[in-house]
Amino acid sequence: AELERTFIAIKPDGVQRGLISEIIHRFERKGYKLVAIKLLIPSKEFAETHYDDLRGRPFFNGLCDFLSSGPVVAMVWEGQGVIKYGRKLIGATSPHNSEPGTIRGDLAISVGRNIIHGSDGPETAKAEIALWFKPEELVNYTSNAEKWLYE
Ligand code: DAT
Ligand code: MG
Repeated sequence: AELERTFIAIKPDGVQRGLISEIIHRFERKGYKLVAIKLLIPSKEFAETHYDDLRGRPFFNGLCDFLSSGPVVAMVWEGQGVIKYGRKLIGATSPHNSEPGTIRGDLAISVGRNIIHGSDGPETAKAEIALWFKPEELVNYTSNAEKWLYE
């Protein structure tokens, strides 16, 4: 199986609403492999670094206040096509546009409380994994399911 990895975070609203297991379930049952997970409250400065490309947007400050307002579940998921398909599981940025069946479509209403983050491409995935995790926090192991998931 390919070693493609993406960074996924359950934001403070998802944690507070009790959606941790619901969200993990959707990635797990698809067949993706969890390679890192931790619960933390990011600082405002850390949130600003994470969302650096959105600096200057009118919602930037509120977004960073929000991300640092409570516990976040930070994860790395691995699997063939996980970056792009992970975004598909998550759904459109605004839950008003997210299709039913997606995480945001099924579980969220407003764009500023859209419960989950996912890397939007290979470069951001790499950068975000490096920002949130130390190399030794990424666990290398063989999933027993791999031989049934991949030809
Ligand atoms: P995504 O999280 O789908 O990658 P993004 O990277 O464009 O979306 O924006 C990051 C987050 O910022 C997004 O999840 C919610 C917030 N956001 C984006 N656009 C917004 C807007 N117009 N008003 C308020 N919050 C917004
Ligand atoms: Mg984004």
